Amino acid sequence: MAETEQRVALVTGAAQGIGAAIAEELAEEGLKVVVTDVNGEGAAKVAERIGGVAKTLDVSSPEQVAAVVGEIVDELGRIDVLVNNAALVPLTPWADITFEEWRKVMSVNLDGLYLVTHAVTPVMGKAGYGRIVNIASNTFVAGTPDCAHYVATKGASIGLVRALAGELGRLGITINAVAPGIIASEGVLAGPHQAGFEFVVPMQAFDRRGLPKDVAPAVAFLASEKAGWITGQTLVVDAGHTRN
Ligand code: NAD
Ligand code: 4PL
Repeated sequence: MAETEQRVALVTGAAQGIGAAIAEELAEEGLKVVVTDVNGEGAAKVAERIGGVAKTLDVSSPEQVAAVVGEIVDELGRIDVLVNNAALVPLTPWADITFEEWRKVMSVNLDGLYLVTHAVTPVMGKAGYGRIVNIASNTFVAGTPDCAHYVATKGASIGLVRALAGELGRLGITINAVAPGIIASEGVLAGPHQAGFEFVVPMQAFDRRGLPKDVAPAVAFLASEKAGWITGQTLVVDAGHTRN
């Protein structure tokens, strides 16, 4: 087994947006970053830019998750940090959410959380060390309309953090959530969510659009060795849009 002294981070959905910024931040801090995404080409570009390793990974596929986690262990020998970032970010009024769309959002945003976390925790448990950060959303605080399925999955990601902190703490693993407000990611800028800036920016403490790089440092802190006394928590990173 090839081993590295460098800490290794697995980031999901890291081909663009918040995930790519997190991957870049962790690489700047000296971690070997495994940049994963269902968009393998995009992941490869990010990995090349930051000096990481790219893997194609659809988080909703049990087979792909098992294969990729196995490859990382074989190739790098360790997984110190997991950032559960991959998600679908839809905008659909409740009346128009079909069961098919509901199930699709659940499969990526919720089943994906189960699959990747459940595959990685035995690796971290064996090492007696781990840092897990779930990317939630302040929509769970604000009750943002027209994305009920999405908000439900983000509440679940916070629920998972609270539920697992005790079980994983015994293994030396911390698990926390970062809940961003609206961020000008590629995904948001390409879709109907971009209209939200008009309403949200006036509620923020700072008068500009949030960027992926505004979120990444909070994730890097919770993923750091020094954050070892923090677990089961949610850090809202939204320029003060919501105050909990
Ligand atoms: P984005 O749409 O720009 O990027 C998401 C990435 O996830 C894409 O590269 C996409 O290919 C990938 N992805 C989609 N389905 C996948 C799957 N099944 N398996 C693996 N990868 C998959 O999104 P973003 O705005 O950067 O959001 C990233 C995270 O931040 C998400 O968890 C989102 O819920 C959260 N978030 C975003 C905002 C925002 O306003 N942008 C706010 C709060 C929270
Ligand atoms: C405030 O998580 O937190 C839009 C899109 N607006 O995905 C989000 C706000 C979006 C958000 C989010």
